[in-house]
Amino acid sequence: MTLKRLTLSCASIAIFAFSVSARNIVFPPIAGVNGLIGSDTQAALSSDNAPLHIGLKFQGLTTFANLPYVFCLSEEQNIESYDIAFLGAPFDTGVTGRPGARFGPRGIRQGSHRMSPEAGYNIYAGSNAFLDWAKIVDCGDVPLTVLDNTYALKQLDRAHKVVSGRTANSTEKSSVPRIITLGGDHTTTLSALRSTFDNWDKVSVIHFDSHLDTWRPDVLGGGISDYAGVNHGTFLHIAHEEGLIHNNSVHAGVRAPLFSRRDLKNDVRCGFDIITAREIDRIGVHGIIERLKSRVEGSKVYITVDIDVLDPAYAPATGTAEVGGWSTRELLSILDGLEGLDIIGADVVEVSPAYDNAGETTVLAAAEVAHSLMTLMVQKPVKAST
Ligand SMILES: [Mn+2]
Repeated sequence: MTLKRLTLSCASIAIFAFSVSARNIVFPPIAGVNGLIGSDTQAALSSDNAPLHIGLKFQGLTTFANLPYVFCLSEEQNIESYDIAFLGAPFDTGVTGRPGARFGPRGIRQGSHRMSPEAGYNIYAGSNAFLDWAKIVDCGDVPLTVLDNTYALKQLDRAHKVVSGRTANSTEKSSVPRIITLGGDHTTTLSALRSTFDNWDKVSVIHFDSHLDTWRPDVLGGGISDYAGVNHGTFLHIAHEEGLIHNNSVHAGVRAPLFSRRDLKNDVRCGFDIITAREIDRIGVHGIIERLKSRVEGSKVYITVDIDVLDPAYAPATGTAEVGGWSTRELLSILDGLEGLDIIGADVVEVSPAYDNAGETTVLAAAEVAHSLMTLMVQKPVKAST
């Protein structure tokens, strides 16, 4: 045997010996795991008894915050009851800018995939809103046609009525379920307000948005047709015309350009006050909270969050981005500061995941906004007035 051959065979014996011993590595017992102090937790584990209850954030189908799915749109009356329902509205054919918000509901759910009731303790609220009195579920998305806006909005109107038309789970705290809609373009809020009117009568709207969304249909829609006039920039004008909202509503974070001063006059006529984006530099987060609370005092409140209220640095994935907006932290602090209001419905809209980045900046922000809205609803139970 040559020296070279001898060296090679020695090397292969060494590799063989190493791989055999690698299979036999036994880790020392870990003290304190699942209360098994002092026992051999490693030896007991096999594929027959490997625990399947660990890793709840990555199992099952994607619901908002890994909440249970309930088929709330069922024609059956006897389904599992709930107090707060997440409901997707995949509709984006009422936009004037970039489309794509029909994928918003699944984007927001993806952004929420690390949230779960089991690990839902909120350090700011000092509680776990998932495990409080309210039974919270995800109802999935409403089936909406993508080819006819009028038809789709009628579908969404009906879905809101069905989902909020059931008896709540915790009847000592609530009477009918409250809905948090995951949009969808902003037109979808019109269906939600039609539904809240049935259960809670007129409401005041706190509208987080860079735009007014009270444009007259003949201004934003061009007077072409009634069909064109119902869109994501006119729905608050229509809600006012339909008598769904009080005249003490308010926009927050406004900064987008207008057609003319007449837009502002029409905005006042529709019942809105304006807090611009830059006012936060003058009065701060607490000043914004105080103005919002005093504006809607004494009313039932609907909160709608157009994700474009955030600066595009924090929410690039939206249809009509406007620079100079609030940060995610500022918006979350303002939302959390609204604790105590009678919030009867809410939504996060205009999330258009195709324009998001690899870090999922927008859907993460939208999911946390939805979590804040849910927390506000848990903190203040509201019974329907009818
Ligand atoms: Mn909007």
